[in-house]
Amino acid sequence: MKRISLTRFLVEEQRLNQNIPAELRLLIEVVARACKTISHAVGKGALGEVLGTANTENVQGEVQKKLDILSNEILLEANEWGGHLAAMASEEMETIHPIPNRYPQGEYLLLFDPLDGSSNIDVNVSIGTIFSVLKAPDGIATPTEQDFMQKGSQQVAAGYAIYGPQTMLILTTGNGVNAFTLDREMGSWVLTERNLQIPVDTQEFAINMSNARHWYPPVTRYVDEMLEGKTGPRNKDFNMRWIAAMVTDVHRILHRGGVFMYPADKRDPDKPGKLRLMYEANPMSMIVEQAGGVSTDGKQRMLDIQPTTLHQRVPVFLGSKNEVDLVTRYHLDA
Ligand code: AFP
Repeated sequence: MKRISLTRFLVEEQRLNQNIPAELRLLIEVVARACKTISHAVGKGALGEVLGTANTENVQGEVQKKLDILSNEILLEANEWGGHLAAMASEEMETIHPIPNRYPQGEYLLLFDPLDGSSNIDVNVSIGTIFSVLKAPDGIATPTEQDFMQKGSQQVAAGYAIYGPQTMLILTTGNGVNAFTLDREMGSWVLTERNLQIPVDTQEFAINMSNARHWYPPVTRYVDEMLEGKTGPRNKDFNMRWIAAMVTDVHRILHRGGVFMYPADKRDPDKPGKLRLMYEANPMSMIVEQAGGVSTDGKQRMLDIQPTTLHQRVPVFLGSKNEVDLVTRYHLDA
């Protein structure tokens, strides 16, 4: 494949589809540059004294790792001066982060999970940054949380960086999904995969099996049938993967198919799963749909869900079309 930079790709995309105006291109490039900085910090590990916990808790009541906080700060500082954003929101911050008065406001809202998969940081397993871009409602002087409450179908861009053996950036602006690999010597993002497509069938599923006794019947039925393999109703054997970092499980699914599930379960009927809608499920669902996959909350298309609060959680079923359609049908039949 011809080696082109992220900037050239975005400029050529704009010529082709007129859907990446200059301010959105700046936003994407600024976020991509911040992900380079995060990759550098993550890659240092113990040598950078960035491992371990910060002895603080985030709004989710989760103990924050030093790298969670560092990644959040990197994204805030990178994005506040550019004049492209009206406000930001993060898994690591309870309330939205308006652009400081000393900087001009722009027309976009940026949401992110600065470092997804925190429990993997200290054991050197791939982790990532997830981001979602919405348009701010016209004419707002001071953005509020309510301005962020837009369906996932309203996203103008979504992507993630994955800090693994390679550092990669996966991006969609509504015309397919493209992948960039970080050239560490040049410090630049290079287009390495175009128009990723998720196979509609798969033999691989991803779920945390330790929660099986808590699942509701549709999930139990769906997983049990896969575990029965050739001798069961599916007439084929399945394999299982669970990295416990959504970015990494989704990256695998984008490349070889699969179904990723984080269902609600009986442990807490008021808690609809673990993953957050606005900055985990929605951006990943836009990416999955743009790659020919499907994403639901078990009952409806993820991107059609009308958000009510910034940190709301949602059950997630995403990946290969025919599998997500099946597990969703089992929920609707129940
Ligand atoms: P952490 O950021 O707390 O490690 O959670 C990661 C995550 O939000 C998502 O990336 C994983 O798919 C999921 O949680 C793993 O959850 P379990 O640890 O319950 O398997």
